[in-house]
Amino acid sequence: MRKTLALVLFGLTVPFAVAVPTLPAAAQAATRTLTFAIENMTCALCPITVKRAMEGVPGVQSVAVDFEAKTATVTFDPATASAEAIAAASTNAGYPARVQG
Ligand SMILES: [Cu+2]
Repeated sequence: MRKTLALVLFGLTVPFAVAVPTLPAAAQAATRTLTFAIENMTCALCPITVKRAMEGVPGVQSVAVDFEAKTATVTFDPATASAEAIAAASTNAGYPARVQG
């Protein structure tokens, strides 16, 4: 009887052990996406500079710059990066950025 119970418990435990690797999915859900208004983008190369500057901030996962709209949409880990640090990186590269209201 005890052996059966142990087997049942083992059988119940395995799915939980297998489920553990899904934890990074929860971490991904903790990302934050913000759109920044970018100044001084005057030619088609400017967005590349803005993108590289923002991607250089630790914790930034993706940057999509819209040259026409003069915006950059940034996805980042809020535990590592901050809106201030991302805006500062662009500003320091010559393209003042602020979170779009
Ligand atoms: Cu340019």
